[in-house]
Amino acid sequence: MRVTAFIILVVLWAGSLKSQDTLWINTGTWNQSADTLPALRFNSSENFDTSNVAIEIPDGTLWNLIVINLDSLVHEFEIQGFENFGGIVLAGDTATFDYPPMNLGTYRYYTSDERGLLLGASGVVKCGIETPLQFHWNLVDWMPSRMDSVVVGANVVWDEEYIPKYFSINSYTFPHTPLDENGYVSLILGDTCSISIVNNGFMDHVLHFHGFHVEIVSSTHQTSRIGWIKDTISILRGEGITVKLIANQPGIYPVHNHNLIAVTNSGFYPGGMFTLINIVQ
Ligand SMILES: [Cu+2]
Repeated sequence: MRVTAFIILVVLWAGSLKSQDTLWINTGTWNQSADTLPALRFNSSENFDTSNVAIEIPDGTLWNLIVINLDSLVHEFEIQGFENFGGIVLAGDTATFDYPPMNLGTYRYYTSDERGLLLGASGVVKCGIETPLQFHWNLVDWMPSRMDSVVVGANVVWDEEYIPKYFSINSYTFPHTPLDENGYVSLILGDTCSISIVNNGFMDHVLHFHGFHVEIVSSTHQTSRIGWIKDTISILRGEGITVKLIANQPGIYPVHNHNLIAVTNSGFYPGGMFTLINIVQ
């Protein structure tokens, strides 16, 4: 009995010191309109999924992460703002990265190599967020011609005009965004939730909430805005933001990118970064 209690205590103590997570870099395809796009994603197993998995870690404690690279090329794993702690993972290899304590908030994780950046291997880190109801939005804009270049090993022409064709939240584009269990905010009247938002694209994004003002709880790039309560928030390239939303009225409300091109799919409106918030009585 005493031995059992001791073992449980040791396990709890060890668990409070470190948490561990494993990410698999998988290859696959992502279908949008008439395009079948090459895709790289961080998933929670060796099975490819079109959405990158979110990493959940405690705040204020050391933690580490295992990355298994099932792609045929080397990748460099990074968390924005903690670039000294990331590093390369060779093709077919496994690497472990040790991270220092991080503050409560939302961060971007990504691959800093061209292939990983353009094919969508990037996601959301949720640090120390304890709201019972949590959602995340990984915002990405996509330019298929650049993706094709990197797949065939050609030079990506970074200084040509950037004209993305798709704009996604967790790899979903409207009208499919309500199918995303991590991104579709569905609540009961009176609930409070957090939404961890990361910009993994190549341009800044601005989101407009209809029906609600959200409170900015954390921001990696615009710390002066923490505490602001707004219906429109900007998420700069590479930024991670946590917002708190209180479901204070029933109904279905849109949330959409304020840039008209970003609410299209292949040029057709409505599409892209457009989702719904559904509050039931
Ligand atoms: Cu609006």
